[in-house]
Amino acid sequence: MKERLSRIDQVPKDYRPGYEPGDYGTGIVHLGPGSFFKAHLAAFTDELIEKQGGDWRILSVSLRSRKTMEELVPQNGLYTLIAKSAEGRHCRVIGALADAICSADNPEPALAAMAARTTKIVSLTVTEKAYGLDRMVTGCDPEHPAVAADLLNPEEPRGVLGLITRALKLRREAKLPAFAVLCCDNLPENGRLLRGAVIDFAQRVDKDLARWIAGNAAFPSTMVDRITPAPNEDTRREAAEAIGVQDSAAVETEGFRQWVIEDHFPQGRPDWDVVGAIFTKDVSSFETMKLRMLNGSHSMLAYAGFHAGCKYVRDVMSDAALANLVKRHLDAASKTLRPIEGIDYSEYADCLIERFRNPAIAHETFQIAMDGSEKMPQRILSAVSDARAAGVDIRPFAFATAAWIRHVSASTHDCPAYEIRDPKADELKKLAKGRHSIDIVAALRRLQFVPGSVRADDEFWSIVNPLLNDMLTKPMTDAIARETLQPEISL
Ligand code: CS2
Repeated sequence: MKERLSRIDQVPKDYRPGYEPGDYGTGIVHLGPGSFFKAHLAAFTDELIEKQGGDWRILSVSLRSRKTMEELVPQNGLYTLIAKSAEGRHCRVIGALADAICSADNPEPALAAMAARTTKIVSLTVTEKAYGLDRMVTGCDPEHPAVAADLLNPEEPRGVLGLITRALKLRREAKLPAFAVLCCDNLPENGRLLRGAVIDFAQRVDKDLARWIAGNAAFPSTMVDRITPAPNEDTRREAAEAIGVQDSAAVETEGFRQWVIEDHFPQGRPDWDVVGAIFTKDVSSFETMKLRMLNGSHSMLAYAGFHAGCKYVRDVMSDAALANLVKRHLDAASKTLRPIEGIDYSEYADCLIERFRNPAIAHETFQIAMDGSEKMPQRILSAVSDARAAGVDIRPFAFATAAWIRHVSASTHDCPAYEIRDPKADELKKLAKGRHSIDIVAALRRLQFVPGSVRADDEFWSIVNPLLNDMLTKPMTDAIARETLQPEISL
């Protein structure tokens, strides 16, 4: 099969979007068009346009790599989304992308699009590490490489904060209203964090602009959820078999999806609620639930599972001992949360277990293990003080922390050499490699990203230490087996 996807009339009727993509204009510029964006924001928007039209198609902007642009442009932005659940497989070609560009070599086209009158929303899925946030002060980190470069040269920005600030400046000069900035990364109160970082960045380059942004731009927070493994050759083959033409940009995902959005869009917004999103005043409880339950147990199972030889999350779930640790973690995490009206945390936990078990989803533990220094605070460490306040056992969080440190130690005592993918990989490796657990723990708890209350919690680290010692000297499977003998685990 040689022909490549580029027009919807090539696609069998069942898999086509029910609208003519060219009939609708662009209202959203999206930074960071990875697989998650293609399976989530773009999919919601596609279904919404099918239901009620609207000039809400999306221009995608890659910040670093040209790959996504090179895959999408020859296909006129079209790609296949394959959703796999217990009920079977559902394929659909998504028509919501109007175009794809890359701003790495030249930010002008991206800035022009962000500054266009028609752009109402700039959305982002760039991963936690790309922002350059200083979470302690809700500002920007001037030492983050992209932030540092953009502060030196704010007219030719390359990073997220630089691009948003510059585009808002252009809008202000053109007397256009500010766009809403919609952060869709797994960060707690992601809108508030990003707002603080953008305003701090702007203050360093133009104080008046910073004031204008503070008074005019909206930064709604969101909770986003859809498990989306990295696509591979099988994904592309499956897509081609379904639609009958080649598709280099196909992605696969699970059936489940959730999106809770703070309803603050002064320039208007798509009615994403028509296709299942929830608009609300306060997203933070949903965010904490998802970060601590889904993402927290994901991180724990990724570190423990990867070192126990489980390539995929589904393999972790078919190991009785590990599956029990996942259940223990979900239970402990749920008890650190404030109640949310209409949500039953034990039902949510059951649903997560089903999703993790999904045999059709090949989600690599190694993929989730990436960037732990950016993920551990909101997923695991922030739960510790709430667990204490609620009288909940802190051991599950200590176990997850030990497993993470074991991972960043790069120790090969029970596995072949592997890469540590983390913006702080060098610092963490230096701190953890070849040292005794007690020294590692002493150094690690002082790191800036560890919340103050956890740093000071001697008992917490006294649980981490022997667990880590075991994990660094014996096979991970032994540590897991011993952990399941803990009294609160019923096998
Ligand atoms: C995962 C998330 O890679 C990871 O760290 O925990 O990407 C997770 O799959 C999504 O947040 C699910 O919505």
